[in-house]
Amino acid sequence: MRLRRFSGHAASAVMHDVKKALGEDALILGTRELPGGGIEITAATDAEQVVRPLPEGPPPQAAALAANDGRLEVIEGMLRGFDSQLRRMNRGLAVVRSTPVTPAATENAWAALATEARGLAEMLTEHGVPRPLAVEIAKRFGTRSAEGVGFDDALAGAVSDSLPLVEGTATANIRFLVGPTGSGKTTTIAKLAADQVLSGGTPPLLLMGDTVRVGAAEQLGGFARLLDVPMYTIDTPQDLRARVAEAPPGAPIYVDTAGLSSDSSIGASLRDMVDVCEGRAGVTAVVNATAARSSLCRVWEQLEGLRPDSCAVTHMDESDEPGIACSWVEEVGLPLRWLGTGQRVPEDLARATGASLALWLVAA
Ligand SMILES: Nc1nc2c(ncn2[C@@H]2O[C@H](COP(=O)(O)OP(=O)(O)OP(=O)(O)O)[C@@H](O)[C@H]2O)c(=O)[nH]1
Ligand SMILES: [Mg+2]
Repeated sequence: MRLRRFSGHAASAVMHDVKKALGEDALILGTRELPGGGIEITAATDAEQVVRPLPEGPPPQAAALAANDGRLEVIEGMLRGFDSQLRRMNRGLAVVRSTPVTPAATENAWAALATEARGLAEMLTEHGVPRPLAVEIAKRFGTRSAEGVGFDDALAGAVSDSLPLVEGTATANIRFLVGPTGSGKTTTIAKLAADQVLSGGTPPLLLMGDTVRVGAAEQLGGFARLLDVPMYTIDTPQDLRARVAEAPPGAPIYVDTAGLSSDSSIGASLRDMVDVCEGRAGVTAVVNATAARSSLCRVWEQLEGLRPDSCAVTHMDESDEPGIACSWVEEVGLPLRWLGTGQRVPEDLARATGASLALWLVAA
């Protein structure tokens, strides 16, 4: 079995090393605290290596296959079953990964915090940040404070070191916004498009891929008219390809999508739309900061298949515990790109930075 061990001070940094070395599909087999501090993660490079070995002799499903009966789809189905089983295992282990330190170690670290850092950790937990992450942020804050850095900068630095953030501007000129119903996809697109128009950039092209909800196209069309930018409805991947081909060079293209729900066919058709862009598209997951952790974990089952490269957390202004969504992005390893901070277009959209997040994670 090709096992590898990675160690370091922070779980998020060690996971980054794991993914860098072994790829996104690396299986996490174990985590443990190191005696001198820090954490060690054991990961496997090859998913097949951790599947239970097949029993001697042909499995019953295989025995049912005649030599030349052409039912490859049966085998394909079995492999898909293995694949989703492995994904479930990986998700379960991701939860372990998010709390790599034992509760006792967290409590010890909590007790060891200096007064100001402990006060900060308390504020963070009141805003939904889980205790292990609150301790991590507070420790980093304490180190900076001890070096003479002021409160705001020390906090911003500690937050940006502890949460995954998108650095720089987006490179893909086609951007899909995907997420659960009502999470703020259309409003976020309107904010991005308005910002682009007001800053004098190349006018964006808006595409509406939601052919499910009545009024979806009218909503985006209303924003497009106000901004005087083109908006088209796309029914199929071929429509999307044609609209992209006609777009003026350099125009950002925002693709609005139907809300992900229990109907998994929406996710599947979205995947087809993303695929037709052949690597030119980026996908941003849009989630609501008032959502419960359980809803975020459930929607990740569908979001994950769309391979998002970033996340926008909206409704920050309405959430008492924005730390829940912000720590969830850390848990699933999705870099934060934008924060939705109200309904106003375009004012209420902020780039996710240590400073902008800190405002909401310790807000009164
Ligand atoms: N307070 C607040 N409201 C927001 C924010 N973002 C969006 N909204 C509001 O949330 C509601 C839903 O937003 P939409 O943009 O329509 O959400 P959606 O994801 O496109 O919804 P569906 O297309 O139905 O899946 C609207 O009333 C928005 O004005 C935010 O950051 N803060
Ligand atoms: Mg919408």
